[in-house]
Amino acid sequence: MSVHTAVDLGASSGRVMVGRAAPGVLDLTEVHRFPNGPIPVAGSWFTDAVGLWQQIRTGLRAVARRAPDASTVAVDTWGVDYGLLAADGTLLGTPRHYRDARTEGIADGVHARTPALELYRRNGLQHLPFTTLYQLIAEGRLLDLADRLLLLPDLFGFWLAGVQGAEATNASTSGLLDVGTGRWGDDLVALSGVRPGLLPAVHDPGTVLGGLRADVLADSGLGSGTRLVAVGSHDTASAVVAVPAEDERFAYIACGTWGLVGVELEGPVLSEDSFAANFTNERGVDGRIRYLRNVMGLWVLQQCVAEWDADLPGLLDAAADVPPGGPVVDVDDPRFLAPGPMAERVRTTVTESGRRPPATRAEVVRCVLDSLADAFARSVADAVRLSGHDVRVVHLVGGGARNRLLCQLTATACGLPVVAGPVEATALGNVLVQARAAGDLDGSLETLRALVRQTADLTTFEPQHRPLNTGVGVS
Ligand code: LFR
Repeated sequence: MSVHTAVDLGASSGRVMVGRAAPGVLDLTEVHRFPNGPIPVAGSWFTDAVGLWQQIRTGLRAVARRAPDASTVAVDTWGVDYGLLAADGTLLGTPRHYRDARTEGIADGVHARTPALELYRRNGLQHLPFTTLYQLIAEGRLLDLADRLLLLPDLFGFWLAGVQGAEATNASTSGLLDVGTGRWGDDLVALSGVRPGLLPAVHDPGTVLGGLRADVLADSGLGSGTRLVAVGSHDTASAVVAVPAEDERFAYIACGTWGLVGVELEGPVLSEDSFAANFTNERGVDGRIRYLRNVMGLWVLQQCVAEWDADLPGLLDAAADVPPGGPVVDVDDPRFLAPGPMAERVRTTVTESGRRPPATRAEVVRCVLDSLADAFARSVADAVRLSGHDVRVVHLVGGGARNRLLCQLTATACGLPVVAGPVEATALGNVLVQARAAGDLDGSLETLRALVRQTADLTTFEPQHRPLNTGVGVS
């Protein structure tokens, strides 16, 4: 059985994992973990791509020590962000982080030329101010120097294997992909102002991209037969692959720094109501549509914990003792997007709503979690209403699955059972698609999901009674 290396770069941490998958077997071992996050430089926010590359190198050496014959490698990262390359392949500048303020107001200018609903019908995306399309318009002079744009997983893929391409699930977060064809939309590319030749050809997950560069092999110690494979290189696409669903009647919450809430569909929903509710149609593995909304996720809580330099488990225990029925905020308020003093922003938002602001840290945490659970429940209800896709259970995967209080509050707010786990859904989805490409597994996503269900550690949270004056609930 082959050994697969998943390089999974998340918003707050990156990891290199080795895994194996075959009928009846699915295992995953972390060999290297490192912190990640937007880095402030003179008032702007950047991603340290070279620093991440250094961590990937360290991770690959650790893989080679355990499993020198590792047969395939694949990378997934968050969406939308990119690097620009010169004709000789040199990275031009440090990639900007999507939380940077440079995209403020850009979308309004674009929508004055192409109405937002028209754009929605072309690229299927919810409005997020930082979609690649808007970032490119904000990019300025560097674009004139660039010969190639690579989204982040494709950039690391280029550094690993020397091949340039655009993996489809992640390209679908750019706003430049035609929602109907899953390939670059000429009109969308023109709207972004970039030359068509800047973008490499799109390929689908499962494509074997080629062997690793000689310098990477020499540095890591990996065997010369190691191949780079395209998986759902958008982290959320890989996470959705590993949802341990029994049948298609499920909603998912991929809960990490973001909470990506939705259902899986065979085709996009491009109605005016869907547009108004800000639902996106991102591409999934095997051409599925990830019909979802971005909810702010654990970001607000992570920022509070970092600011307090506090211990999360202790805070969660204290938050569980705060009585229900406290204030909730709209976690999707744009004021929570940028890094900064989050607890203060939460208090101010509650005060503006006319309620008593949370006084203690435990109350702030409870307010954030109650607010998240309500936002999750609203999005599940909207996804069902707008797509007509029936849902019996909510699968909460990713780091948020460790947060029992959040899982319980979400089950109660949704009025549906929440199955929590696996925590490492993204890396598992990455490994599963590699294993399928390597021929160790075959079958549909349903077969891959059955394997996750068989092997993962899952906890079910049933809805509990809640006071009538709080939250929304899905009936
Ligand atoms: C989650 C995620 C979301 C995307 C956001 C920004 O990690 O990839 O799906 O909207 O990050 O790229």
